[in-house]
Amino acid sequence: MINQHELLTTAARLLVDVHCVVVFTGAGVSAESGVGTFRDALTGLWSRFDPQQLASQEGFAADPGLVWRWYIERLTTIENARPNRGHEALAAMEKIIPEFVLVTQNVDDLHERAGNRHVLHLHGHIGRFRCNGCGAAYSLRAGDREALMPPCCTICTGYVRPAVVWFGEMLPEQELFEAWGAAERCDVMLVVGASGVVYPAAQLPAVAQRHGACIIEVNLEESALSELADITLIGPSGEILPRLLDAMYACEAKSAFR
Ligand code: BJW
Ligand code: ZN
Repeated sequence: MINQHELLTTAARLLVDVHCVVVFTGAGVSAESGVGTFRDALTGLWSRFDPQQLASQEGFAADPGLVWRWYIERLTTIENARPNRGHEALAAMEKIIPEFVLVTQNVDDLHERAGNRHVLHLHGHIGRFRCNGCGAAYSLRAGDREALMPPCCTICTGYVRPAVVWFGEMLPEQELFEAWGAAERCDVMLVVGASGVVYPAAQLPAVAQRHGACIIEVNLEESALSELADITLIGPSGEILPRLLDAMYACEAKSAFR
């Protein structure tokens, strides 16, 4: 039986030997920054609610105030959060891998704040807003955060909502196109903290594999994607990714002396 240390070294060797790496992240990568994941039971005030219901047009139509307050509270948590060691390790990897694309399902900006440059957000941005009716872009104004209801659009009177992708909505075309292209040409896909149950994003590892990429997974536990992964590293990404980065530096140092 191969132990975790050997798996980590094999994964690091793969990552330094190839040209193009796509990192695909989910909520788990931000968990150690204090940002709750989607499928963990919601805590506190929100424990009674189903995120699948809140993150939908139906949920918003049924109770726009509830959905607004849920997003404002999550936005505040994210604004006060800091990138963790997992985010930092991914930013360092971007500097040493020739072609590096980070595709995230996360609506937070912790990858950018950690220093990653080439980031594609498949499910939008929690810090941006638009009208649910006509799509006009909005910024938060004084009082919007404390309001019990979302603001109304000055053009069409529709409700303003976060610029995220809800269930049943299309993913942003350009990001999806670029992410698919990157998955098709990458040599390795590193999947971090993603449950792999939300589509079409969850198809990306299979797309990469079909085009010949190796799949390395980092997760607290086995996920829906573990079966197709070539290597699964079990543990918190805030610990595993820095160790993977150190192992990559060690591989590079060895190659330099060859
Ligand atoms: C750690 C860790 C640590 C914890 N270290 N790891 C094909 C088949 C079946 C259904 C569909 C299908 N195609 C489309 C659908 C429908 C639907 C869908 O996928 N449903 C499934 C749930 C069944 N998809 C859609 O509706 C998508 N749109 C679409 O397909 O449009 C086309 C269309 C339109 C109209 C009609 C028909 C077709 C849109 C999906 C949008 C998803 N949006 C959300 C909300 C975003 C806004 C917000 O944040 O509020 O995106 S849902 C939510 O799930 C969020 C996440 O990005 C997404 C994925 O979750 P993620 O990131 O994987 O998080 P978790 O919580 O699930 O998992 C965390 C993982 O981390 C776990 O594995 C932990 O173990 C791990 N972990 N701590 C490492 N420290
Ligand atoms: Zn409008």
